Amino acid sequence: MIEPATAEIPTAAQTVLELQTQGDALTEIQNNDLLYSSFWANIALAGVAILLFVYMGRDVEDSRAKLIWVATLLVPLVSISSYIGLASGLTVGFLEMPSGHALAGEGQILSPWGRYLTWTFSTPAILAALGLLAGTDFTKLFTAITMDIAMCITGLAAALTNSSVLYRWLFYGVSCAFFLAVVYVLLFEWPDDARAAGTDEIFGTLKNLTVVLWFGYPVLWALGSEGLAILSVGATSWGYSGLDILAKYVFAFLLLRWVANNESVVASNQAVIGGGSSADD
Ligand code: RET
Repeated sequence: MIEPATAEIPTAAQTVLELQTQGDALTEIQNNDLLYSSFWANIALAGVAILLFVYMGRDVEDSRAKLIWVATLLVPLVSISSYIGLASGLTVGFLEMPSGHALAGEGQILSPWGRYLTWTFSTPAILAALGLLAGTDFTKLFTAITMDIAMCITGLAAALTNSSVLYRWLFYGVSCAFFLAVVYVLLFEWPDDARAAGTDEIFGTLKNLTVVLWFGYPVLWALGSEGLAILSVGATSWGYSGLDILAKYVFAFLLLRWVANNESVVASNQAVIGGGSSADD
């Protein structure tokens, strides 16, 4: 006779029962000042950035300039949602780390996995704004954005895998490979497009800011609680929040200020994406 599958389940069920609720997550987050302040600093900044960016874009009229503006505005909009998810405990879970991980056997480790999920929406918006600024073509924009989404999803997988430490790092490696594809487009494809579009100066500044800061994320993952655990959960979270502040708000502010002051340059761009008339498209 076939044994009912449930015979094996008690252990699994126990593990499931042990999983903490959102309320437990919220209590743990609130008890960790470093972590909680890192979330709230970003919620506050995202709120201010949304208002400021709406104001800065109030007179933009050209269709492509508006598209850049909307893509840029999406960055703090996604961010505020993302950080409310983290601060409330909705997108934070607890993970038992596998053997071989520095935090193995230390019980349930807090994992703010919502970060990686919401990067899937915010980073494509950043790349869309940059690609449009450079006046790139659809193929290159599609390449950068799809590689970027794959980077975020495999990064999420790396953070959530707890069957084996090796598989965590394998996902990390795959995510880094996708990241390098994004960096390639940023460093070797878009600068030429931006030169042709007459936006190379601001594009150069934003590209450098982006590439340097974005490299900080995988380094932080490797050193932080998800990776080698040299940094605490709170310190890792502040690291990401600090990088986010520069990579999102400073980036978006510089970009929007330039677009608002140089709308005609963006409008005269002959690139196929984001043009105002059907002849352009
Ligand atoms: C992870 C870990 C796996 C390897 C790599 C990563 C890269 C993440 C990056 C994130 C950028 C986020 C930004 C967010 C703004 O909202 C997922 C940390 C390569 C580059 C700019």
